Amino acid sequence: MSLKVCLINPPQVFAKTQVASGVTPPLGVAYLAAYLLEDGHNVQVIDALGEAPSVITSFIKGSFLRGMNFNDILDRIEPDIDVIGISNLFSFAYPAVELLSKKIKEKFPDKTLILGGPHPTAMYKEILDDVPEVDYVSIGEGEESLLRLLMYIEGKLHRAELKGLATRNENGETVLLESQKRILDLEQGNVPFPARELLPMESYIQTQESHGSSNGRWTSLLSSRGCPYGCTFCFSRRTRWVKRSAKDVVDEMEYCIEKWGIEEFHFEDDNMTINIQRLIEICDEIIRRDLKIKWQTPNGIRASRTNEIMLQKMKDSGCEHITLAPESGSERVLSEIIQKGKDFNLEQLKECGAAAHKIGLKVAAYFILGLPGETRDDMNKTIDYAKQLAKVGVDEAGFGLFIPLPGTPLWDMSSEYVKDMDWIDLLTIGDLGSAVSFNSEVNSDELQKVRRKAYLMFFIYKFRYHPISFVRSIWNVIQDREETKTERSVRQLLQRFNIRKKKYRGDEVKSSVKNVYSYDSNEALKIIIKNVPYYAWAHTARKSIVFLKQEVKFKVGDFLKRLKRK
Ligand code: B12
Ligand code: SF4
Repeated sequence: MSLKVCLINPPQVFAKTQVASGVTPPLGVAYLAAYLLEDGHNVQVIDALGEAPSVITSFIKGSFLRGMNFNDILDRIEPDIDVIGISNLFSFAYPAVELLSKKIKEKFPDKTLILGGPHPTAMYKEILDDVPEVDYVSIGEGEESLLRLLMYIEGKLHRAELKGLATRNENGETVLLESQKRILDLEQGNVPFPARELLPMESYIQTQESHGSSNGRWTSLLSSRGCPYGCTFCFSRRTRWVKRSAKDVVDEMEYCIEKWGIEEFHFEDDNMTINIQRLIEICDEIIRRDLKIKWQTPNGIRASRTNEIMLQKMKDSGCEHITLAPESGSERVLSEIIQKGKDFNLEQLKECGAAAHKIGLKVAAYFILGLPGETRDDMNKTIDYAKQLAKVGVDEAGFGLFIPLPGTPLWDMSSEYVKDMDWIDLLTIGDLGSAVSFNSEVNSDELQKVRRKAYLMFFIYKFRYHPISFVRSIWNVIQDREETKTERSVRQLLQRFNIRKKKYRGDEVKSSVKNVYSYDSNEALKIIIKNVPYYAWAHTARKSIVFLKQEVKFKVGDFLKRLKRK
């Protein structure tokens, strides 16, 4: 007997001026689906975001939902389903997941409902205590735990044999069952490639809102899971690093090239370069198979786990962009608050950024502002350090505001703020338009000013020391190209507000895609403007850009004509 499981990637929750929200394939859901299919189960995936990235509805506290609406999701769940699972990566998205859970249970009271992902993993107790609609929470990696749950439902296992789950006992109390061991063999023979076949891949490719910058047919993938370091703000901390072999990773790349014509790969590993030798092997394998692809590491690599030989190999095998994560320019913050690790230092990251720049890689550096215990002086050090990075050739910087993530030490340190946490408030992390301070010295308004100053100083320094690259960035945005994440974010924002028309990539879908996907619809803009009148600025910005583009075209055309005449 096999069971029928429905896995749901919920709609995305985003804020007014959210950057880096990304429309990227839910790899976790795809891994779970592949694992269950391999075991003979029947799997339905409802990818609410991927299937309808053009549908935007307003949600709570001025936020928005992007993707299929709840009724459409409910209509799609097949009536003979046995188990329904919802994936919940982000804490700020939990309110939408909770609401969806309630609606699902209302319509399907007899079905087993399970949540999984980083947020439920950390908050399983609160969820099971407060939301009777949820039957199980999967803790950590879900493949084995979910499979065992299905075996239990089929009557093949006793309840005592369930692992990696939290549920309720016969008295209705929340209980955490025996933990599930991490999967140590991630090779295809043991963990099949994520079932991208069940995802709306063309929609992801065409939406073109990847994590890294992208100019072609792209997808994300993972060459490893986990990270042994202990950064106190990070949910992935102190999880054993489990790698896949170079062959297995490049096999998956080749499969994606053949099946979806993928040209660009974005590695979402927590820490892809922990083993330098393995990374070089991946590069060698790409070169040996002569794959004409581009790739990048948008989720970040650790500067202390790089060297020039490796960076050169990366470049030779098609890597275009790396992301580094200094987090702070203050050594005190790095050692005392973040506990970044003894093998890390700012000088070395600067050297890595400079070396990568020399080799021809685009480099991003990511910082966090407003950590608990961080002082104004520390924040100024971050700004100074960012200026130094701009000087040595780092192409872009991101200044995220600290938010406490449940399950991390800094969540515990922020206890005075998080007592009655409204999860939606955590959206502030990527929302350029608002700030919430979890720092006792610097309030929200001031923090917003610090962030603006940080961006301004970085760009001034970039313009001063690398004016050509600065101007090139502006030109790229005008030309609808992107080489950096900043250019991507600006393009995304402009597209989101219909200031730029979206261009579709890939020949075979050019004629039909508009019917399938029309994110730049006036409808989306209308909803946003209706809810947030503030977006009227978008019209002004749009006019300015169109004007600027015409001006530049005219000037260049005029110049060329004069040149010809001469
Ligand atoms: C890729 C990624 C993204 C992608 C989107 C991912 C996607 N659509 O799947 C992008 C680039 C868009 C992104 C953006 C952000 N991200 Co991010 N991201 C990740 C990252 C690096 C990998 C996710 C992944 O693919 N993991 C690998 C798969 C295999 O694991 P998984 O998805 O967790 O699924 C497994 C289990 O969780 C479980 N599971 C998951 N779902 C379900 C469902 C069921 C039913 C069951 C049984 C089990 C189960 O089983 C799966 C297989 O083992 C994680 C870190 C991490 N290691 O998870 C951070 C992470 C999820 N991101 C995080 C954050 C904070 C952000 C940002 C806010 C960052 C920022 N500064 O702006 C933004 C917000 C985006 C937005 N507005 O929506 C945090 C979230 C923590 C939290 N509690 O909120 C994480 C955990 C990073 C961290 N280390 O702290 N991110
Ligand atoms: S921030 Fe990066 S290095 Fe630090 S624990 Fe998280 S994944 Fe590891």
